[in-house]
Amino acid sequence: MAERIILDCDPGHDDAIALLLAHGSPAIDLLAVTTVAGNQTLEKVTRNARAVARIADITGIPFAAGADRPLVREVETAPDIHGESGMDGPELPAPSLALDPRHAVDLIIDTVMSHDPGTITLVPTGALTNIALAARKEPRIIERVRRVVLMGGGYHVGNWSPVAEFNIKIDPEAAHIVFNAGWEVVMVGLDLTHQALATPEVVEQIAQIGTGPARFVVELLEFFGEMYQEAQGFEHPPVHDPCAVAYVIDPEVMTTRTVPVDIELTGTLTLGMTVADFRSPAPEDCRTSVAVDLDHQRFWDLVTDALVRIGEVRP
Ligand SMILES: [Ca+2]
Repeated sequence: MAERIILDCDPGHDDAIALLLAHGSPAIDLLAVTTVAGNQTLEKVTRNARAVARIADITGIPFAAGADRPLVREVETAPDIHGESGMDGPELPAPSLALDPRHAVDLIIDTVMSHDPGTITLVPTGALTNIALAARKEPRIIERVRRVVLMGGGYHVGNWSPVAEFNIKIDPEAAHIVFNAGWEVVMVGLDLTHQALATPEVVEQIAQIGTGPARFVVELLEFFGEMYQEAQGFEHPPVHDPCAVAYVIDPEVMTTRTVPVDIELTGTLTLGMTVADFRSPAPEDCRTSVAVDLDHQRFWDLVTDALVRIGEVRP
């Protein structure tokens, strides 16, 4: 049976690809899409999510906007990577899908509480603000959710500071709540996603599909690649967010290791660091794990397969 997920995102070039992967994969039953401020303002990322819905003809599932700022801190966005729109590069169609009137936090809670326990996986690919608020507002979701598979953090590397990754760094208090809630958390962090490089061979593989959504992904990757080269010196861009979705589709696409992980909230140089303890075997009750090694071709084949399945949709 397909795994039911809620995708909580801030599109975002790589969020858009994560959404397409979730929509196109037969192994995923996408129940809801929620947005959170991050790569750009809430208004922009929500518009972008709805533009992707139009490009891939995603209908019949609710999209809801969530938190427009982190729990404690001021909004930080990433125009140096994602541009002024949050998804610069391709031309974006005007959204046609109507937003769900609920706040994302309420949509997450309603969805989890109305399904059988242990059947829903949360897949956050942005700041963890909505997920933390949902856990605080309705703590019963913590036992009810099957697990949280998130893109964020990094046990040996950062990108928004020497040791902190963007999604965690911009709302570390929310991350602290999510990592300490007691549910299973799989952290698909930079250690893993920096292996998910969109090489020229990957871009060509996607271009060969020849459909509208595939062309959209190629245009996203071209812009994303240029920005990553300028801002962070990457030869090819790391495509973070679909890695979390890929893990849900096919856990064999990466290796993971069970280790305790906690979030640094008070370090003057290390705020937002995901501190992972590799020193000894994890305690039996440890419910956090980190992604380690990616099967690069297998990952991109999942993305390609999903795009092929989405097919040619109306512009
Ligand atoms: Ca994201």
